[in-house]
Amino acid sequence: MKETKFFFITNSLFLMIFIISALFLSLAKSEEFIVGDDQEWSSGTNYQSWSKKYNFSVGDVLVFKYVKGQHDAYEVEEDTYRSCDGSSGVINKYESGSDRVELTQAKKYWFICNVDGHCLGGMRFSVDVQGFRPNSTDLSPTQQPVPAPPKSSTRSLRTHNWLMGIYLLASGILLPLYF
Ligand SMILES: [Cu+2]
Repeated sequence: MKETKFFFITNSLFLMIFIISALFLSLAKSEEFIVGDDQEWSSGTNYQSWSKKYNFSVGDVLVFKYVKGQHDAYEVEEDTYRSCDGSSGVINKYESGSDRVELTQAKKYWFICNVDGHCLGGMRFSVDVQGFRPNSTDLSPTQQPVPAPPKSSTRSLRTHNWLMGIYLLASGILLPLYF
């Protein structure tokens, strides 16, 4: 009898640890976006409408895929994005053909292809990166418009720390019970 109870308790504990871990991982997980989806990074795609299809959050990654030498991906300032003149206002240059750009800050990013004529031809877009991944309830019409919180990246960090705290606390309480 005592043994059965012991196994019941340990199984329950492992289930709880598993659920809490899964919850934590799903909330903290970042997403990877292939720029242009199936079209990848190429001429003839409207990237501004591509970027409007998604919500981007801090920690997400943009992947620029193209044949090296035929295109490039420059992270630029807004003026450069508008003028398509990559001779100034360039923040980062990516030219490998498979460029991973992590969106580390809650801000607006601008990207262009700096090969002659490509930016003016549509190879440019902006993304508005949010400090936290909005869940479905955040999208309800009653909460529109949502002003961008100025310290949203800090808030996101705090949310993750808070979840990590629960996770560690739960593990700390549960593990000694098992051993
Ligand atoms: Cu190009």
